[in-house]
Amino acid sequence: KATKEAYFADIQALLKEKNAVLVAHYYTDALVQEIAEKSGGFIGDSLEMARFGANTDADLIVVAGVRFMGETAKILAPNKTVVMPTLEATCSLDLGCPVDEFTKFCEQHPDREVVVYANTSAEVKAVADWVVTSSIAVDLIDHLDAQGKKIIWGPDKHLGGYVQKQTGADMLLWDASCIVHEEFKAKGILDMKAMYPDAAILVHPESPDSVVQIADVVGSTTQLIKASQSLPNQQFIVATDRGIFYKMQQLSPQKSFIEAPTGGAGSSCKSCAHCPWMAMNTLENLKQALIDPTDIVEVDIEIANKAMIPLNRMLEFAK
Ligand code: CIZ
Ligand code: SF4
Repeated sequence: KATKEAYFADIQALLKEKNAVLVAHYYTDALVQEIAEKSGGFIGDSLEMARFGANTDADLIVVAGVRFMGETAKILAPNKTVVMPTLEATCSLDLGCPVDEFTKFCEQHPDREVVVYANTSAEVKAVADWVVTSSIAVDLIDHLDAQGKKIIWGPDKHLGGYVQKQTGADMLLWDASCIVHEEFKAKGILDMKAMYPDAAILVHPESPDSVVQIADVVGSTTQLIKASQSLPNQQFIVATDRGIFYKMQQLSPQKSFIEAPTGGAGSSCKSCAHCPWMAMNTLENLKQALIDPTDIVEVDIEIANKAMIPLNRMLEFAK
């Protein structure tokens, strides 16, 4: 079996040979993030990945993440080839928001502005007025609410509920959730806090309201990473995918990061906080994607042109 070093050397050589760049999400495995960094690629949240993909000079973009991230890269860089280690890496929010049903829902409320999370298919983005990520969701909804707009929000009900509470906006929420964040439990986190009383609790707003309520900081992945650096605490209980520990630990080597429990006391689920679809990205299929790119991201041109409008609005708003 090839070693990590051998994989890294091969992947770096292949990236160079193909004028390719590797873009990885914070939730991918540490080795995938490490090679993205070492090869001059990029690690980030979905907004930053989208922005990076739109601006790169590379001919080939390799997206290590989940499918909607590959689609977004392709929509924003239609003349480039976008490949993924596997197109099977999807997302429960994307799966929970089929375009036909969502379109019907929107048609029943034609007076509402349609705002969708980036974690959706290109088809769903194509029927939206706005795309958002968790890093700008509160700001964007505030902006629309100030203009008197009523909103349809899809697909994440927890993030939508959080934004609604923060802004007081009139929002109708689609009913889907993230299978990773949904499992965090307030009780388990509080039990852990009793063991580590000085720890700060960091929570991603895809988590249930009861978990958001006990957070010291609620934010997107990038915002949580910043908080882990700037807060004086030496310990952190982190309620998001544990892939994020790679960056947190790198930026604060002296601090300790503890995975928030996903069950109550006595739960058998000791390390569920990792997205099974993000975990499908490995050094092996990453290397294979560069040798023989089979999982090429294609988006129908008409859909892409429609989806590009709310995506560009997102990038413009986030500036
Ligand atoms: O949970 C996800 O998939 C997140 C947080 C995506 C992103 O970076 O916005
Ligand atoms: Fe989707 Fe949740 Fe996985 Fe993110 S962590 S890709 S929201 S299932």
